[in-house]
Amino acid sequence: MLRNPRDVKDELIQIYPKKLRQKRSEQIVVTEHREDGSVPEIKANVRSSPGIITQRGCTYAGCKGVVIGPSRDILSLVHGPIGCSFYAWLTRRNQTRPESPEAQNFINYCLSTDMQEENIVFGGEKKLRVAVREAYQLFHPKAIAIFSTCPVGLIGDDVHAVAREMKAELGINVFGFSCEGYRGVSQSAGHHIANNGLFKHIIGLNETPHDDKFKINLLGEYNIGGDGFVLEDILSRCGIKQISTFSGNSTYDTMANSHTADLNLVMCHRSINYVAEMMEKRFGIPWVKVNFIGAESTAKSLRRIAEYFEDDGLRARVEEVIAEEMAKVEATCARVKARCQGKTAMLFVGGSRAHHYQTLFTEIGMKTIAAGYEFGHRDDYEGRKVLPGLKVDADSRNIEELEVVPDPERYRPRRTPEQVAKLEGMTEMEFRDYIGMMPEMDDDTLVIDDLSHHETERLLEIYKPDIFCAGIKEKYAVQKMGIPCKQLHSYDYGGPYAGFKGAINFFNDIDRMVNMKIWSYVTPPWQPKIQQPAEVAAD
Ligand code: CFM
Repeated sequence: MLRNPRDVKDELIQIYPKKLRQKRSEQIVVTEHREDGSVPEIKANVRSSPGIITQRGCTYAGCKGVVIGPSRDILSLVHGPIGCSFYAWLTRRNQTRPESPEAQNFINYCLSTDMQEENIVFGGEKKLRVAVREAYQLFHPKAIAIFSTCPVGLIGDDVHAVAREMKAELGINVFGFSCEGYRGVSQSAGHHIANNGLFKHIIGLNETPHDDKFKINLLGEYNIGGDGFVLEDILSRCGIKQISTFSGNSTYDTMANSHTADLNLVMCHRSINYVAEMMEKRFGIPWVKVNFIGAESTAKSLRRIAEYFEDDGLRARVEEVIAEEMAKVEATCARVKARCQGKTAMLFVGGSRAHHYQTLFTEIGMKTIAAGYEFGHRDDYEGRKVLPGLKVDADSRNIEELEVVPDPERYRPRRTPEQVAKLEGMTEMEFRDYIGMMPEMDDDTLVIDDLSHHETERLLEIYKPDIFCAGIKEKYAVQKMGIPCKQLHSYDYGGPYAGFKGAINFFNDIDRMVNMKIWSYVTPPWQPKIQQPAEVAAD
């Protein structure tokens, strides 16, 4: 019998000083579905309290590492001390596949201005100019992106002025990001800054036409562990043309050409909803939320695309692909389910996976007993319907909101309001909507925003879940407590986990982890040590 989550919540926070206890009590909620359709309000996207040991990353990580980094032929240049670059160098498993061995691919490089004390005192713009020129001479990229780290904002280097100057001098696209680590409360601010940059400096610059019938962009898919490759394969087998992905396995040209698509699919809402919104306003491309994690969710998302295009041929092809793939998934699912049914999981990841991956656990009969985002906002937890009521605080005001108006020549609503109303009525297709994590969770489950290390340890002691999903920062602390930890950021060394093929991989990996005997040999700190023979002899 699981302990009452309300008592557990009190226990988690009782050690904190009063003010912190109050704050954390608003960031920890127990799920319930109320009669009016609402779920409890959670406090999210607020500053982490000092000393709490957060899982979060910084704004620069969200901009450079998450959103722009996966694009292979935009040359990323980090303006800052070398340490910031070190941690952006291939630490995220975003994969890419150039068209040919000669095609440009800068993913495995790490370029930095390597700021020194002298640059901090006298300014770093000169060094940045030299670095941009040198990078251009070495690689001849189509575009160079400059990322600001904390000291750049503190000393007031104007990366945007340098970018404009270099753009004129070199004749290529050069743009800067004011994504200093401290700009926001987490990497989420960096996503927004990156989205604004994509929109201002790239999207709409390539007019190459395509005569394909079903053209989409996939937003918020970063090809971690090859997820994007699996999805490209499924979509092309269905006959759907993927103009661009933001930004897994993408190129500068495809992103510049993305405004020619007729539908935007939003996979990770947190990191890229801004681009989806802005593209709809400027170009008239509607967006729908999809989820390609889990076989059922993948099938549902594909059917959603087919409905949008209202084409019988496409509907038939989608059904064929689903039938073919589902047969394979079901065999593994049944085998794994028999071994995993009733086991428990906890998921504390980023701003979207803690929701999406619950579907995969459900498919093999496992129960999610606690979940939370590192940096999700209230809409990621409660659904986009809470957006109008959200207050803009000092931290979010830091980030520019672009004024977007319809493009005088290129604005073309892809669907009339009547078509939209018809589509929304016929299927479960909601445009511009995301239901959020909590409405899809069972009642009486713990949802915790920005989980602290202390809370992690207590949760593990109290519930002893069969698996804990998080990242590298938590992994070994969790495993020392005798509980397997699956990294849901990098997938450890595994994956892909998206689509049908990904579901099979995930089921097999989870089966191995939760049923592995080795964990029963670890003595967790809360259990008395078993006396060793030598100690017995010494008595
Ligand atoms: Fe989106 Fe991501 Fe995520 Fe994210 Fe991330 Fe990531 Fe993530 Mo790590 S973009 S919010 S900032 S799905 S890097 S691929 S795994 S925290 S849950």
